[in-house]
Amino acid sequence: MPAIPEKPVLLTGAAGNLGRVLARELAAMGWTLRLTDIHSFPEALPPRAEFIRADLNDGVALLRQAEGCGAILHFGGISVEQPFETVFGPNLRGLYHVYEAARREQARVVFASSNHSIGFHERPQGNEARIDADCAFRPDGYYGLSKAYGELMGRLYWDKHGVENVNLRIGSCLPEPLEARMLATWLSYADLVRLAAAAVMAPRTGHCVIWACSANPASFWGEDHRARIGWQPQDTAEAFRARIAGKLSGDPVVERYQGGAYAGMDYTRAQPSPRDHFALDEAAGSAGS
Ligand code: NAI
Ligand code: 15L
Repeated sequence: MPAIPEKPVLLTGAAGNLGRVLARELAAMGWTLRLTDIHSFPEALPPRAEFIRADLNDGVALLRQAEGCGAILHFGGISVEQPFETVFGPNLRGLYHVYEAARREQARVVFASSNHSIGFHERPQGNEARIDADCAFRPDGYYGLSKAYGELMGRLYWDKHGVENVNLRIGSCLPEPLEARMLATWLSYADLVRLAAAAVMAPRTGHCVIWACSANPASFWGEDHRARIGWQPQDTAEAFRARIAGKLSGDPVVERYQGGAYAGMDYTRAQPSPRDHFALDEAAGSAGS
């Protein structure tokens, strides 16, 4: 029998793709959930769950939703690359509202961050080293930048206010991997649910960052803080290799960077940078720039 949190858990973005999976599966584990989204919940409400329709831009609404909650699973907001002004409200201001609510309740935040916060790291070739979770942020657009901001907000609220937070740097979470890049980035729904549950139930987390992908041998990613929450993925994208290994974009920028198509969007650099441009940046004294 899986453990059940002592207090209700608030889930933002509950009407979204991952929110609906989490709402259904965590409720089935016996959790009491408070669900919220700017859109209506499109399915029958799971047992013990209540749904409140609200905008993340509304800080007072968030304070009310979080009352009495022990954790906030923050999965709401803009989930793909969009113009800065579109991303700003839900992902920057909204994230601040989530953290202020967590601070008042002394609740833990589990934040759906993204690989796009580091998407301009090059993909490792062969036996090249995998990047660890403490690597430099290299966002590949305004969306990825908002996720880097979200992780840093967690750093601030832990250091200054003792608000615990677990930042899930999610790769590609969908029922099945769809293209070659996802041999590295895919996260199964079942691994996501186990990850979210472990992040809420762990006795202590502090501020931590976890590469949220399944047990993919082709993963781009190395060390992280998963031992703190006792999570290990159980699925793997390898099972789909034959179907997707040949599915490449044909765009050298997209294929070179971890963020894939997001790195290639609106890419206006006149000359593609040399393959080792990160090392060159560091040698020039602009570490991580
Ligand atoms: P989604 O777009 O299906 O769900 C996001 C939900 O947030 C939507 O239901 C939307 O209505 C809600 N939302 C948007 N603006 C809002 C606002 N102003 N106020 C309240 N709610 C608002 O996205 P998905 O795929 O479910 O992703 C969930 C989270 O996980 C997102 O934060 C996304 O960035 C993150 N993520 C997802 C990945 C994936 O592969 N699905 C990969 C990496 C990160
Ligand atoms: C994300 O952050 C997006 O939310 C999702 O739609 C996918 O594009 C995913 O990253 C990915 O990188 O595959």
